[in-house]
Amino acid sequence: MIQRPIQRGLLLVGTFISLTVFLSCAPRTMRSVVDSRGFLFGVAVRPGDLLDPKDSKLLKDNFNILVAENIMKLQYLRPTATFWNWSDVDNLVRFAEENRMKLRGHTFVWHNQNPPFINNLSDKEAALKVLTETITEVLTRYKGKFYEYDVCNEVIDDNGVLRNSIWMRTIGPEYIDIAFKTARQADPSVKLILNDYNNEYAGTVKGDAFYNLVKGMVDRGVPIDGVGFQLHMLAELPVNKEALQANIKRFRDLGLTVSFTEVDVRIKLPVTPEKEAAQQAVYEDLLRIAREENISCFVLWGYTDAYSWIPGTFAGYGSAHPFDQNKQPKKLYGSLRKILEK
Ligand code: 9MR
Repeated sequence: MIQRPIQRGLLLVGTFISLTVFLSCAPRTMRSVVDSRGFLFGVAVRPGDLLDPKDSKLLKDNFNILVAENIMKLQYLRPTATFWNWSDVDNLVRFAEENRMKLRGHTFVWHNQNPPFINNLSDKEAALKVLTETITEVLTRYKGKFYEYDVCNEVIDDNGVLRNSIWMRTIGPEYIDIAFKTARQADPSVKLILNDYNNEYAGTVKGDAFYNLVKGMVDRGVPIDGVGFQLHMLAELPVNKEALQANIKRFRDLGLTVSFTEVDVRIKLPVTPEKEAAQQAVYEDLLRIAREENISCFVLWGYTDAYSWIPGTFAGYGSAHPFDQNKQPKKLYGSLRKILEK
């Protein structure tokens, strides 16, 4: 049957209305919420997360920035002086590009997860060569691909002094400045970050030592763009909001950004509703402060208890992430979403 113009017009209007109703009723993903807020909300991933259809969908539906939990550490990326293990990183970079996600790089200079050829370094010249070569090689290959990079990680120990790492022993304290300068030269577009744990509060031994180190770098003209607070927290310890905000402010005053880079909140087992409520309060305080202070990004160190690093490191602790063992969202997830929707 030939439709008259008026019938065709009505059909078009009808289709338009149904489509609009359908789209407005379709549940918004967390991803669309954070995108619309211009907020970078991310997670640490393993290679398998990108390959498994369910896991990768969960990532795409929730996050707009990713970091490799392990594969960019030198133990994996450069296991020998001559072998580079690029394929997993290439896959991560491709996945992020295909899904319009940003990437954090983690990490070049650390005391942990180094290959034997680095742990066995004893000569300053040789160590300098490995350090500068590694940074240049990686940032040349992935030029323009990373939003931020943890150039150095955990360089201060728990007593607030420079850690006695392989880099410190072979090169001396100037290894930090050298690493940042090398990174800037290799890729001027990536934000260069100094990352650490227990550095989030002003007025603590480690927090103040970290600040003084960074201030010294800024004063010397070292190309550092921001600092990372890892924020591996305990449900039983409420966030000291004043000390966290005072710390963020003093880094801002140096002209730097602040990123929350490895957020998780572990619970002393067994889990009880009270402990979960305390955990939720810690996550909520961190996320509220992150939004209020407009920090650079908020990255979870894992999304599900199924793949968590916590039980293997802290015996008797667990349930640290917003998705449970079956990758189902916990009540905590809903509460984070509410804060992000505001
Ligand atoms: O989550 C990572 C775990 O799988 C590794 O076994 C561990 C080795 O030290 O490193 C974990 O990630 C760490 C991160 O790279 C730096 N900050 C502390 C994280 C938790 O230990």
